[in-house]
Amino acid sequence: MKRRDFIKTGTISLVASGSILTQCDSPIKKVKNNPIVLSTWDHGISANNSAMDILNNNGTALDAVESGVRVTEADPSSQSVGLGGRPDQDGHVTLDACIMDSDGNAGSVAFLRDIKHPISVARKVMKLTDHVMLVGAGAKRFALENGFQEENLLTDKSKEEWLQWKRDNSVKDSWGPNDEHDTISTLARDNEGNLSGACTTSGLAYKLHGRVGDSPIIGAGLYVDNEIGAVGATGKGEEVIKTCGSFLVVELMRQGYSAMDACEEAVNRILRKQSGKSDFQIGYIALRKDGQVGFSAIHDGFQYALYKKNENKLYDVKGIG
Ligand code: SD4
Repeated sequence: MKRRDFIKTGTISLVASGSILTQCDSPIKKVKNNPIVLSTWDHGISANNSAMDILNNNGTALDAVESGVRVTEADPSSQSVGLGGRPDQDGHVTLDACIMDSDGNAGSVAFLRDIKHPISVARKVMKLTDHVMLVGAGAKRFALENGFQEENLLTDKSKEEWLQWKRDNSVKDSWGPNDEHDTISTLARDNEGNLSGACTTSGLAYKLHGRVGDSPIIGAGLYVDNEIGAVGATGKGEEVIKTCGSFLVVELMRQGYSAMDACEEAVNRILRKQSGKSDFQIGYIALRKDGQVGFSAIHDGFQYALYKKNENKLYDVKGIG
C-alpha cells in the first residue's frame, strides 16, 4: 500500500484472479462549480486563459480544451505546435493532435500538413465520423472538405533554424535537438464536474518524414476517463507510446494512486528501462476528477500552468531522473 492513496481500500473490486483492479466501487468524487484547467509548459498560461473563459461562461470542458490549445496552435512563436512549428528533416511541418471528451469519445489526426488547427480537425473526426484517427493526405482531404483552409505553416524563423540544423547536424542527428519539448496538452474540468483533454504538436524537430509521436495516440499522449481523471504527456513520444503513458497514469489513479504518485510511477517506468538515466525529457500532467493535480518529469525544466480559483500560475517541476 506504500505510496498509494486508496480512495477506499475496502471497496476496490477485484476480478476473479484476485489480482487485477478493474474499477473503484467508490467513485472519485464529482465536484461541480469549481472549474480547473491544467496545461503543459509556459504557453499553457494563455491556453488556460482561453479555456477558463469558456468554463466561466458555463461552457463544456470539451469546448474549453479545444479553445485553449487553439491559442497555442495559432501562435507562431510557439515552435512546437501548429503555425511556426519546427519542420521535419525535409522542411515540412507535420502536425499531430487528439482530443477526448467526457463520454470517452476520441478524435485524432496525425502527419497532417498545411492546416493550422489540427485539434479542430481531430474534433471533427470525433464528431462526424465513426473513426478515431485520420492521417496524412486523408486527414488533409477531410479537413479541406470540412471547411479548413490550406496554409503555409513554416515561418521564416523555423525555416532558418531548419536550414542551420541541416548545415550543422543533419549527418549525425536524425531527429534534431531534444531540448525543445513544448507540446501542449490541456486538461479541463467544467462546472458540471466533467473532464476533457486535448493535445497538439508539431512533434520532434527535424524528425524523419512520416514520423508520428505519442501526441495523437489515444492512451499515449492523452487519455481521459470521466470517472477517474485526465492525463497529458510531453517529451520524447516514442517512450510514451511504448509505455502507454497517459492510459497508465489514469489506470494507476483508478487503482488508488494519487495523481502525483501515478505521474511519478509512469516516469519511473520509463527510467527503469533506461537503467535510471536518460538524455531525453518526458513530462506528465494529471487532473483527477476530484480536482487533485499531479505532474512529473525526468529532468528539471518542465513546467505546467494551473488555473483554479481565479488564479492562473506557472509552476516548475523538479525532475526525478
Ligand atoms: C512527440 N511528444 O512528438 C511529442 C513531442 C513533444 O514537446 O512533446 N514536444 O514525441
